[in-house]
Amino acid sequence: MAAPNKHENVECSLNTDNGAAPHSPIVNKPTCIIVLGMAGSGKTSFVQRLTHHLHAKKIPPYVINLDPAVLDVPFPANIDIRDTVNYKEVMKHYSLGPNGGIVTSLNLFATRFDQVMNFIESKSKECTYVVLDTPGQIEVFTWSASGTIITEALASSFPTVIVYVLDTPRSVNPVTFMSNMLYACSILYKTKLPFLIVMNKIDIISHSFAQEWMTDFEAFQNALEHETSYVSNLTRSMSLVLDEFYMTIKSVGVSATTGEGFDEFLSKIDDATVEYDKEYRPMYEKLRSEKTHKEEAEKQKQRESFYKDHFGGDIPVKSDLLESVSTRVVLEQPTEEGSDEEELTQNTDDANTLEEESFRRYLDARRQQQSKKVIKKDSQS
Ligand SMILES: Nc1nc2c(ncn2[C@@H]2O[C@H](COP(=O)(O)OP(=O)(O)O)[C@@H](O)[C@H]2O)c(=O)[nH]1
Ligand SMILES: [Mg+2]
Repeated sequence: MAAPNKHENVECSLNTDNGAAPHSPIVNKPTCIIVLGMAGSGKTSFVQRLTHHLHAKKIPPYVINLDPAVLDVPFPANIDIRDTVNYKEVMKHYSLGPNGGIVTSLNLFATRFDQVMNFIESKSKECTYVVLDTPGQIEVFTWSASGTIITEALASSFPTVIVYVLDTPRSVNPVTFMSNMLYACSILYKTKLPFLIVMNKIDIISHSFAQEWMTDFEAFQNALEHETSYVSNLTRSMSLVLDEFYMTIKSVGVSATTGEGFDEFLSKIDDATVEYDKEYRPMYEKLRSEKTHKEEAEKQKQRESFYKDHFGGDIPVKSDLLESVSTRVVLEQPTEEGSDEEELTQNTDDANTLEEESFRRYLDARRQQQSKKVIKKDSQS
């Protein structure tokens, strides 16, 4: 059942006189923070804590919940997907299982994302951060058309940062850690956006081991010593590949439960915003223009093949058309020198004659029809 519309229109104002974190350097553009991570890594708890933290700093964020299946949203969401799509109804209507229901709900929501963009745009001057919580299962967002549509829509208009939440206590095993990192790496290369790894739940275990593994190749290899499975061999080879990824990636340890690490998180988000403006925006704009060109070329190709199939020739280009028009004009010009007036009178006369002829033909046809009707009536009576 869709939740009541209780979260909408949460006041969103920016007060700069409170020693708050520095505003993102792109004037009048909020930074969009897309929160991704494995199910149970603590995305929703993280968004809840971040919202709380930002409210305390008097920089309330604009918060969007994109998880249609969540029972309770524990933060004040300005936009809640559950107000737009009823996940249970979608499951029933399309005879889907829970995962299909979530994917379809997100797809339906993505078709209205232009409205969400308008809402964000309208809050641009007041809000510094837009935070988006995503569905529990990461693949619903990262490997679906709707996830791509939403990410690209945001990234094409606002500085956008991907925040990957890592369940630190569950990553103490080097093989699990590696799988998580491979997933993070695939998202980074897919989205091509500034990326921040948030090592969550540091109230349970410190994230120092993970940061050491990311910076010290030997330390990670040593941790793998105890693993003898085939997967550990694969992990050993993969860690060489991930070395480059680790060099560029930023990470921060936080606890959504205690609030530890959130100031550092915000300062890294501001760095990522600058990074977006310097590196990613030009790249995104280039990619977008390339995409438009490609689509245009594809359309032209389709037009040409349609023309060939139906008319057996190439589409006349503008210059051809001009040529044919000018040829006609030349042919219609009087061979002998004559005034424009004469030409006009001649043309008008021709038109009148044609009109008379056509009217006469019409009258004949009508007469014939009438006489046929009369004959028919006579024969019936
Ligand atoms: N100890 C601890 N538990 C956390 C933390 N963050 C989340 N959790 C717990 O992890 C579980 C999953 O969290 P949730 O936010 O629902 O994860 P999501 O599926 O990624 O949205 C919940 O039981 C949370 O209470 C944290 O920082 N510390
Ligand atoms: Mg969640």
